[in-house]
Amino acid sequence: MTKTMRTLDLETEFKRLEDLIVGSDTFFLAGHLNPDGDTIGSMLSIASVLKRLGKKVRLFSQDPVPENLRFLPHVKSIRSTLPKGRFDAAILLECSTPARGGALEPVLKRCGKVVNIDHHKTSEFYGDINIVEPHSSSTAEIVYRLFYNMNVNISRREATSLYTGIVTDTGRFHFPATSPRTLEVASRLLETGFKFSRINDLLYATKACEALKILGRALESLELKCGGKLAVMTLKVSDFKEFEARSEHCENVINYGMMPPGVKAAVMFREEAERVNVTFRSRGHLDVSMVAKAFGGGGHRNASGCRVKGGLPAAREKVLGVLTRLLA
Ligand SMILES: [Mn+2]
Repeated sequence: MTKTMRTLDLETEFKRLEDLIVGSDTFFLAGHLNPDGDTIGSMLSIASVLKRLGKKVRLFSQDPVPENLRFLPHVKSIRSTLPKGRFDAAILLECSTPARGGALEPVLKRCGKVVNIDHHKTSEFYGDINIVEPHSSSTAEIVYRLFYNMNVNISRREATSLYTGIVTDTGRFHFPATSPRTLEVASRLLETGFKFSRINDLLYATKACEALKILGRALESLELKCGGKLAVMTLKVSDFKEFEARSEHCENVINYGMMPPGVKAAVMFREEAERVNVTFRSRGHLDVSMVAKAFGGGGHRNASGCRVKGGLPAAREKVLGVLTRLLA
């Protein structure tokens, strides 16, 4: 009941956050574990605006910033150690619960107020202020709205960070959450004159050689099963050895499995020392989180994963059995 009322009262929450920002001097900013472009971009742009307003800001991410985002302005100000001392306010980005940010509790206890900014449906209203907007494409889009309400002129660097948040969370303006508003915000950001093409180049046309080689091997392994409805890819320990590649080099490779016309689900098996890492993708109502759960994993309806103990052939057989039944 309270939750619904608070959702309807988004404008009031924005106003309360503005007042909190004006009335506070010290801020603690944190995002979620395994941070992505939206978390990092939103955090950096808020930090930059707060600093321009004369505030003191500490940025925290328990996990390291991914390599492909290290070009973002002031990214080095994000620390992986918790700060000491008290803060007037904590702003948590994209954390459905404070625990999503890692071991934040010791610092949150030393913060006067906690602000929750998120666009996930599952976000719990744990903050003193909750700006939760599930219809927003990204947290960066919400942050843009905050700056707009505050009459902040966004700098080129801030635009770079916000754009990175929006473009990565929408899969390059591709996912269903991309709205006319999303494109309008992107357009306003582009008006600042930030290096749009260069940023896209860094995000989407830059890839480590190891990652390209591993992608090639994964594509070679592609098989279609279940009458073309299921795409299967397999990577062996020996492939990684051959190219001196690491697990991070095969991120997003699974998405290629969804490309052949008619494919409803894709699975990728990645052999590890004593187990097999399995990733799933699907479209529409087909729920691959159920398959992951059956093997002790989890995730979302259209993107999930699990780890299966034992060797590659046995793991493949077990998982493909469950998938085949799902697709039947
Ligand atoms: Mn996001």
